[in-house]
Amino acid sequence: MESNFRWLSYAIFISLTFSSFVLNNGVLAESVKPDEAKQLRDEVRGMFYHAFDGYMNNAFPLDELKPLSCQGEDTLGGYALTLIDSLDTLALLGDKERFTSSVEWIGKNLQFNINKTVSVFETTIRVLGGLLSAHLIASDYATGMRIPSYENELLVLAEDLTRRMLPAFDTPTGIPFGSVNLMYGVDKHESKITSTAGGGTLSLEFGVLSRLTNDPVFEQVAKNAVRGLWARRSNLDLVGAHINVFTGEWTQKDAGIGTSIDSFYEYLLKAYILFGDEEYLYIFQEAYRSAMQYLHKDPWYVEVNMDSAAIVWPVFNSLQAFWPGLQVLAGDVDPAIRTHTAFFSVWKRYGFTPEGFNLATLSVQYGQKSYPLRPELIESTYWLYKATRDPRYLDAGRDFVASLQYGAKCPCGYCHITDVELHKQEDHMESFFLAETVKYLWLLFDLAVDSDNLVDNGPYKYIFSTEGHLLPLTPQISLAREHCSYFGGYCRSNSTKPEQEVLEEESNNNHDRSNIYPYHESFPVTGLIKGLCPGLTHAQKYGFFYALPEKTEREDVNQAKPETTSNSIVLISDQTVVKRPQQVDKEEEKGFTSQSEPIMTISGGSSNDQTGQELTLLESETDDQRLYSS
Ligand code: DMJ
Repeated sequence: MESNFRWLSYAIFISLTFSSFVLNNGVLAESVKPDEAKQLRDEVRGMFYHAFDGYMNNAFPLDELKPLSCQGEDTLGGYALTLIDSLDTLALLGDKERFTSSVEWIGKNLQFNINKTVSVFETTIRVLGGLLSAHLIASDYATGMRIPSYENELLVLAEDLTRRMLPAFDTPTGIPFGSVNLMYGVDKHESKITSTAGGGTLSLEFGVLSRLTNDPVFEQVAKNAVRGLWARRSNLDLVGAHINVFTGEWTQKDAGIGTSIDSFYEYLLKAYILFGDEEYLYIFQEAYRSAMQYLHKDPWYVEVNMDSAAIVWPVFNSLQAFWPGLQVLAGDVDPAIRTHTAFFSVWKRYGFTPEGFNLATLSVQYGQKSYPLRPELIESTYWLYKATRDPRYLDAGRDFVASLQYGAKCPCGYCHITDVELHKQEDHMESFFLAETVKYLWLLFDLAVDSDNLVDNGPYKYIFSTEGHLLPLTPQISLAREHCSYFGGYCRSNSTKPEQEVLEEESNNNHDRSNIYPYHESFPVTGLIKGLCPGLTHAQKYGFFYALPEKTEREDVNQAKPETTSNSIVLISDQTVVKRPQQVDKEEEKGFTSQSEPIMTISGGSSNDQTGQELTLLESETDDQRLYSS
């Protein structure tokens, strides 16, 4: 019976996936309309409760749910991780009752004086972030979710937890150890190697805690960690993936925007926006410019050696998919749109994004077949819809829902997919499914319905932490009120002109759209631009705007290749690809062949990387990409 149901579900899923290709092709079905958006929003709400109730009934107070067998497991510190990670989603959905009872339970029962060794990064983004965002909601009338009996219990817990992590920062570089024991500090056998994301993704949570407790130590150690990483950047302004926190030597020199590095970039920009600390902005500007120069192979991103910029890893990894969302926040919407289209084409091919998709073979990367319910592509979809209101992003949202409902839904929650080609389910549900994946999906459809939620129509502007937690720009936390503070829109490059001049130009019907996106212009202004952004799509808003420093000659040479409008530029793995030993075996084992042959045409493009090696660029379109974009 159960297996019949599974087969039926699978058949429906396949047919849905197929029909959604057609949907997006505009042949048979229509784009998502307001009524359907409302239905989808409600369906996503149902998804949240299927998983949340499944967790509460079967796993709580253990950390995470095993949704196939309907059991629980401790995966981080053994402190009701999924409940903490879900708190602000409950608030966002307006569920005062469950939000209140959950906050009260945590306030009464949680403690961190436990003999557990935990990841500094995961504990910060999931637990500390969850506690802080819930505290800021529960303690504030303006959110509409204030809990009358609440007496800062979560803030007290957050401070206690973070003090227990401070010993990890006692290193010569300021970059923290990857793990710390909450009772005894850092074990003498603890590994000295940590990831860039691990050391560089603490500034939001630690900074908020400092501003709420008036103790600067948290903000300082997190900033020192970022400085410690950035001081060791290469001459190309790239950072590697892993570093020794004692010697400061990079032990893994692959630079990229995905695995092991991703949220380092994210927190540079977001820390600036939330705290108004311009040091973060300057670092972000340099880091971003370099990423776009060396890692961006429009519309994809690759991993390169941080010193030479030689390509080492021509793979789309699913963690990269947050990048278009970050670009929206930075005001660089045009490349974000192209990259999202490319990444989404991978989702459409498999119904999920695999952890790795090889851009040379156009097939799932060996050993990286799973989809562990990650949010990144959905997060970027939300940001792009917010910025552009293009209905194609709602259509993408409908596809995400269909995939999750027919491929990942299991008896007590949502299951990881172990193999995106076979759609095999695994008995695990990461807490970020409720903190992020469902949250961004719900927000996407709510934007299309009435935007009447805390984030889009609340008392403050909010920054999302990398775990999707809501951090408000309140006066206590943020100095950014002095700046433009619109997130999710973009200014025209002429917004630097005096307002009067802009208005005059507009009244002369000068609506040249080539000026909207700043990145591709040679733009002579560095740093933050204060003032009005008259070109904003969404009226009455003031805009945060990010502009790059003037291009250097070196950049001009490298960027001289013609603007591409193709769906994908794929780097073919020839002599320029330096493979890791295990990768060589595995890829040769696979014959380096594509399972679904792409249609390829040689565009004749070639460009030089920093080592002077020739990179062969082939313009290609997979069938799916053509279906999606035509
Ligand atoms: C989450 O914990 C966070 O989004 C983190 O930045 C990356 N990994 C997961 C989601 O994929």
